[in-house]
Amino acid sequence: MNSSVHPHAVRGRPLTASGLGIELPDDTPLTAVRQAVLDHGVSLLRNVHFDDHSFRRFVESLGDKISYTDDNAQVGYGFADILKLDGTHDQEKVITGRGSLPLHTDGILLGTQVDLIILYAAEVRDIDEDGATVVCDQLAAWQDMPEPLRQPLLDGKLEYLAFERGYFTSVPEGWYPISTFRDYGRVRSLNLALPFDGQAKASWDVRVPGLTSEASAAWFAALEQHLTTDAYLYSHRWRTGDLLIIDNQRTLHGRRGLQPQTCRKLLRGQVTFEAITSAPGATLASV
Ligand SMILES: O=C(O)CCC(=O)C(=O)O
Ligand SMILES: [Fe+2]
Repeated sequence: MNSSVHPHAVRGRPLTASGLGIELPDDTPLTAVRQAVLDHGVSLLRNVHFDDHSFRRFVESLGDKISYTDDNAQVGYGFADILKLDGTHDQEKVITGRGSLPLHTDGILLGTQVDLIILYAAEVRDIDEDGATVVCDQLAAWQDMPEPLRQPLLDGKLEYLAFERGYFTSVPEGWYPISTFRDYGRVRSLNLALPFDGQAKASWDVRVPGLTSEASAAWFAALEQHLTTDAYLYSHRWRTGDLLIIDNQRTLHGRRGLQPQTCRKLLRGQVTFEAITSAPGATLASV
């Protein structure tokens, strides 16, 4: 074993042991990044220079940019298309705040089809370990999932409650059921958001219908343990200029909390693919 090999992103190698993701060479043209994320599920390109305007243009080049206008104008604290994940100290804000986020797929609570999530580090200072974005190869994790863990997912629905009303403005007030799988024609995969741990201010909650809260919590803890197994997980520690694009249909993602004195300002865009685009290497969930 070569001890100089960095355990995470090494150019040309997968980002997870299960084979998901790729770090592209610095000179990769931005026009090649879309195909890379379709082929590999996640792509990382470093030392990219965007301002708000050029980032928006880039997002628009990848698919149909998701924009929360008209009926949804108030979704996500009133942002329209580019969300600023600025690590705000405002205690009321969870998603754009400083705490950890459990593994989830984007669009689940709002019922939006999100194919790609585009994250760009506009400004990162004083960070070494924390504030990582974590990405799980959910298709690999599903294939290896023990039967008892699968069962509540195979039952078809979990129940969710959205707390962060400033972000999730257009969803039901109480608990409501959401399907555990989704298939927008490209990839069939888990449609899932795990619960927040007891310490953190929660943006949402989730439970297994028909189970006691203890039994539900125990199942989620076991599920989280499986999904966060090293083999399926890539933790991205941010540096200014990093562009990380995630195929939301093949992965789940979350965030480790930010340390008090750190600065982490990301821009986030989301796109939907109108036409079905094949994702080579993506295997269908076997259900
Ligand atoms: O801040 C992050 O790393 C991820 C945020 C996130 O999951 C989201 O904006 O949907
Ligand atoms: Fe997210």
